[in-house]
Amino acid sequence: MKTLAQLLETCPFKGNRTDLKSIMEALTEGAKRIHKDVNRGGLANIYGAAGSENVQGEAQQKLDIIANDYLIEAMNGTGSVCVIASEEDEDILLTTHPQSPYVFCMDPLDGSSNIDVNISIGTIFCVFERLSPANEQPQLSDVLQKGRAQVLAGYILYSTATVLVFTTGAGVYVLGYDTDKESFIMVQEGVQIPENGKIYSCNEGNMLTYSAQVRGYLSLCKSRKYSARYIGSLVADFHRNMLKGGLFMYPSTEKDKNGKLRLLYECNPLAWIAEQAGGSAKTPEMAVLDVQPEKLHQRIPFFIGSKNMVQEALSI
Ligand code: P6P
Repeated sequence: MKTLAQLLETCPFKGNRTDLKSIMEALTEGAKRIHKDVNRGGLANIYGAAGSENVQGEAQQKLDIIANDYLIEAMNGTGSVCVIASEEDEDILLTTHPQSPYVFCMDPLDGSSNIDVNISIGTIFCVFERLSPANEQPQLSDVLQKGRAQVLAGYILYSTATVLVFTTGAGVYVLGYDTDKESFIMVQEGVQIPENGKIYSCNEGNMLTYSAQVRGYLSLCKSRKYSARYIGSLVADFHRNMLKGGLFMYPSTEKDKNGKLRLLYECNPLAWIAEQAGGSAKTPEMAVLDVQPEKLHQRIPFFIGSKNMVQEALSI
């Protein structure tokens, strides 16, 4: 079976292959460090809150900050990335190579509230070509690009196994992490999300604040005896629905009119994976990948998964 290195030699890529390889090599080296800490858990003294808040006002967990540091260090080392946008940092971060051609966006550790209770968590990432001239300082506009412009996107899921899922625009690859060989090995390519599914994922604790349409769709799911599956870790919920068919939604709520999930480094990467796998990802207004980002940490109402389920949920 192909290793990641072999896959990166041959997979189609809209850009410079040397840069793609250096970014993916750096990303997976960072992911291996996160994997080690996640698997050591309390033994590595990484449980608990860090005593600080991120720009969203959410309590940062120790591993949030550790993972963020690992991946920033990794991207600095590539010489291919000029600027980084992270959920954990209020503003964009210039790398040590500001002339480089690519932009890296990430949620370094999504689902961090699950860290201490041993539930799956994930890293979500995407890459754009910079828009500003190489001899100028990277700008916020280099980062605020529509999801359609992504050249590389995916996630790492730290779970019963650690898996890397990514696309470069020619289908979705799934690679398992071989802990003995310390390398990622391709286990699936050309993943297809079933067009229909019988799983719905949302935080029903918010139900009374959902719109009538969303509540109507949830009643439809229950009348059809669909299964409710929601573990509060976006990457894990999405991965299961991608493989088995299903719908994940985080609609607008009373507390969060635009929902909770961030467009740039949570919704866009997964939306591209979903579309590449024959599924879809939408807001009530449009395809996620067509939303023009206005702010770095912008949130959007998010519906993603099996094409027909997304369509039905938004047509009610
Ligand atoms: P709630 C984790 O904090 C996260 O960003 C996603 O991983 C997850 O899908 C969502 O928030 C859970 O949010 O409001 O249901 O706890």
